[in-house]
Amino acid sequence: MTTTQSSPTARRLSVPVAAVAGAVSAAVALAVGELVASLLSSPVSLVTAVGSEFVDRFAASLKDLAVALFGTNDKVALVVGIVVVSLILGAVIGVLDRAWRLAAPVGFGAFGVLGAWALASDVQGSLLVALVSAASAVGAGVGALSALRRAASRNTATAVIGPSSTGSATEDSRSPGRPGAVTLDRRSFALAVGGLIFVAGTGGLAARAMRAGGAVDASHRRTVLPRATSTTPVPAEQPFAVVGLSPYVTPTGDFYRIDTALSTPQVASDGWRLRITGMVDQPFELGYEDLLALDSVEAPVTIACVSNEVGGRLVGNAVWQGVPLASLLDRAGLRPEATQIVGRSVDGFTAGFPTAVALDGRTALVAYAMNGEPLPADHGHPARLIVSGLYGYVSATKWLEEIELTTWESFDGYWVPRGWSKVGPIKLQSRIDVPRADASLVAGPQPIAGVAWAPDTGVERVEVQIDDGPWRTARLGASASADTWVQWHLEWDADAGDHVISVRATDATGQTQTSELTDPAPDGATGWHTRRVRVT
Ligand SMILES: Nc1nc2c(c(=O)[nH]1)N[C@H]1C(S)=C(S)[C@@H](COP(=O)(O)O)O[C@H]1N2
Ligand SMILES: [Mo]
Repeated sequence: MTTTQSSPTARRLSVPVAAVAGAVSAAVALAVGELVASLLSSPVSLVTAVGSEFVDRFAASLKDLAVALFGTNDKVALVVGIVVVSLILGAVIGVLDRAWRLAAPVGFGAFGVLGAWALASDVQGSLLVALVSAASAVGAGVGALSALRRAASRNTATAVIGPSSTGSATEDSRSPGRPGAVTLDRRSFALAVGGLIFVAGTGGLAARAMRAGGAVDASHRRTVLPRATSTTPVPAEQPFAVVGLSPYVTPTGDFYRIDTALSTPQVASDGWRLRITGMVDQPFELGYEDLLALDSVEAPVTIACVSNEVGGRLVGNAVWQGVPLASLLDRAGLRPEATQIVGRSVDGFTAGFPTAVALDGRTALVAYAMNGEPLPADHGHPARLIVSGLYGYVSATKWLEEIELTTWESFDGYWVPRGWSKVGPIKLQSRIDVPRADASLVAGPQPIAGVAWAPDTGVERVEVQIDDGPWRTARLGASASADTWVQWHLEWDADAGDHVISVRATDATGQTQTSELTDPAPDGATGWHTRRVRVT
């Protein structure tokens, strides 16, 4: 190594310049990796495969942060984090490259091996995509770094003449021509950096555009939803119109979204198959058209996330259309020893619940439509499970590709080994929507309103307490069935001062919500939602 250092052609870049060159090269490598994965129509790339591996490995230790991590924004944060760490490591490679000419191949190579391993072992990845995209990314990274190195020092010979003659300021123009000195051709380096950042940026954006939506949009355009065989109608009207109160049916665009998928699986309905397997007499498969041709149910069902905090927004009520799970199990010839139903997603996610739940008469569907439209990609297109009364993490498998019948003991769904309860009935809850958290109100009549839910059981009563006053019964809105939440409303004659509003619900079995505040982990939060308001 010492020989190359003292060689007159191997003038060293300064540390900051080398770091910039390394980081830009890493960006080029990432973009090329993304682009190649997209060109190969792979649903996962080096970056998202590493991210998914991270999620799968650390989801357990981060379980209290599960909402934060698996909400949409924090997935973006994870991907941004991976990119930033890659750029920093790229900068380190760039600096090491000053002294050690193998730094680029070894450094970028190590990156490539990590990414390729993650991609090859991803359920949606393949060895071929892993090898081709990692090799292209490594090649692009090494190539970009050597191009930048050359661009930075290309004009060394002329730079010794001085900055004024070329218009390009040199880094150590105070000592031009000193033997072995670092001479930076700023102009050509800046041009190369700019060009490569442009290439990486457009490459990355093109890769994203290619991966987004197209297949699902095309599926949606082709789909004509059948008329449901049986419909539970949504009440035509609700008795109170309070600004800020959650609508009875949550618009699809406002519906919460929770999953472990770093990039939404884009599953075209063409070619998609749903398999019913395991402990059944006649395992069978269905295509999308086959599924839509079966007798279907359309009904509003409220689903909630186990990670929902008291007062949280990870709950929603949508009209789902789909085929009753019971009829599919019947057709498959369910065996009596099959005590668990496991939903498996194209992305490897799994959720399991007792078979009895699908047969006890509650709404339990292989759903393909939400609020009158084919499922959006984010909510599980082409099909997902919807089971009234169970939290999503044990039941509502999106991008469903297999329903496996097994025993309760022989399999645990995705979140169970990660510390969440194996059984996940949705807990009775109520939420104050109005007044808002930071509201300052004027004395006089003020609406207090919100929603309460106990899917599959039904809400019987909602009561509101102001400060230490008596519990007052709120009026309830209209609900389609016990599967859905219900709006509630109380007119309050507010007097000036600081007040605490509390709400509690009672379900159709007569159980009232416990006041004991618990965390979401391991089986759902409990406690009364309260709100502090100032009245003037
Ligand atoms: N494939 C897949 N399906 C999944 C999940 C997931 O991570 N992957 N998360 C589940 C969880 S925890 C919830 S709360 C619901 C949320 O459904 P939504 O995003 O349509 O609201 O989806 C469930 N289905
Ligand atoms: Mo969830």
